[in-house]
Amino acid sequence: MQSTISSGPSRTATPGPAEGASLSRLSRLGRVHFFSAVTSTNDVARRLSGEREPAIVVADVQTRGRGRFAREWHSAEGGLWCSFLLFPELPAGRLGLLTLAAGLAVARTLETHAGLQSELLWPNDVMIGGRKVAGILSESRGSAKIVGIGVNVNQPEFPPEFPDATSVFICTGRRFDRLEMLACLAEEFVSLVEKLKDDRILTVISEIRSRMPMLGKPVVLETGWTGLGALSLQHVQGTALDLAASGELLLQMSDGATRAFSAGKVVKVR
Ligand code: BT5
Repeated sequence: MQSTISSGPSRTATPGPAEGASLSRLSRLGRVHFFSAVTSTNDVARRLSGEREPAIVVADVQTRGRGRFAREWHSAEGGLWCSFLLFPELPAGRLGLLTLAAGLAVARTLETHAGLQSELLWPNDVMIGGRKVAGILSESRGSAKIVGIGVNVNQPEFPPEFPDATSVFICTGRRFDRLEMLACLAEEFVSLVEKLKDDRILTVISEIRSRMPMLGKPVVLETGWTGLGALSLQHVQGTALDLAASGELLLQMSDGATRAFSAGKVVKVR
């Protein structure tokens, strides 16, 4: 599907000193594309993938921000909406960890920047006090990996359709500089992805595990697939045993068997 960029790059003015510092931190990591509004930063990153260069796409607003299975991602002004275009050369068995590494990068950023403790709800949600502060949408195009990260930063409220959403502002009462937050998030994420390539992966997995309080608890997992144009959902109950080194969630089922899930969503932790 062709995406349209509804307006051009948003950063044309000369940056001030603080903005300049964040921009220079970011530009070390790849080409950075800023927009005031796009359909979805993942769409733009996908279109850039042919250039075969790492890039970061950021927008103030997304007019068709999306989650998994084409669900709507509410992307009003005030949030941090960005996509990382990467060519990570990871073994296939480690690609599933990109989403979790992105979640960990968000969690670390929220901690250092805003003093907030967050939890990872496997595989792609970052939660504070049971509410969703960030979500991740990872997609592939050949060897290009597109990791879209949405963080609710300065929004004071959400429409009633999103009762479980929260923002950094709602949690702290303070507004944050999104560009500075992006620079921190990007550095964390890129450094975690580097670690996925070698033995340091073990430290990354163990930090992800430590931020998954669901481990050891009974959970309900929603698994879904699209077929014949419709989304079918199934709910599976089990005890969340562990996170495998591939990023899969290991569930112990009621018959005692262990099953590994690579996709789905934990919808309930008891
Ligand atoms: C996600 O999907 O959580 C992935 C979100 C990824 C967003 C980023 S923003 C940059 C990049 N460009 C994009 O177009 N997307 C990525 P999923 O697990 O399917 O969750 C979607 C559900 O989260 C929706 O059905 C809503 O219930 C809820 N939701 C929507 N917008 C939200 C928001 N701003 N904050 C919290 N929850 C939200």
